[in-house]
Amino acid sequence: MEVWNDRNALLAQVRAQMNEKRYQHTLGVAETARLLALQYGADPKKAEMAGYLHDYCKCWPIEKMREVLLRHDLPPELLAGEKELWHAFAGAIVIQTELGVTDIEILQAVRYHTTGRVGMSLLEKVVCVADYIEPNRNYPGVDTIRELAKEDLDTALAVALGGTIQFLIEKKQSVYPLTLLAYNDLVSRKGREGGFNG
Ligand code: DGI
Ligand code: FE
Ligand code: FE
Repeated sequence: MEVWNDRNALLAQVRAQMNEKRYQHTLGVAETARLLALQYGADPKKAEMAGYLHDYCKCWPIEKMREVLLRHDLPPELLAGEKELWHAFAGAIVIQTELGVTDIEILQAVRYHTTGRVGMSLLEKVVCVADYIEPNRNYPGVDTIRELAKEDLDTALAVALGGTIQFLIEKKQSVYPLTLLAYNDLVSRKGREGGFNG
């Protein structure tokens, strides 16, 4: 679809899905992802695009997201679980079906930007870390992750996911299995490389 090849049209489409705060976050993620891509050797154009699209469904009503998910073959634990995770999976579907995004790397970066997964691609890591550290983000520990991201993307991501897991446990919320697996995957890879000093 044309929207996909026209940056202004794409941004207008994205803007129409969300409130101003979420849109500013979206722009921050796109720019941060572009810079991380340049730093770590991912495709900066794809990183920027994935940034623009990553929270496409974040402000949609729950029922609208549920409809999208029900029409597709998704892990049953997703629909049964935490609704905060739905926007990532619904977003990947909607940008494909409604915006005509075909690039599988971008689609996967959107799909896994919240939970992470085992064996994340470089682009997936870039987008996930950008989501955690874009300039509008402000939560305890964000500056540590910003600093780590300058040195080592995997360490930054492991610490970021670890922080989310900790946060969820403190709030007595369930942790999506994939997030734990993603965390373990990063830490065990680091272990094999000779150390993880998050
Ligand atoms: O959409 P954003 O707010 O930009 O960020 P996000 O897509 O990373 O969503 C983060 C929210 O999802 C955060 O409030 C924590 C919540 N969440 C709930 N369960 C899980 C989870 N995040 C992860 N990574 N894993 C979970 O199991
Ligand atoms: Fe998100
Ligand atoms: Fe986000």
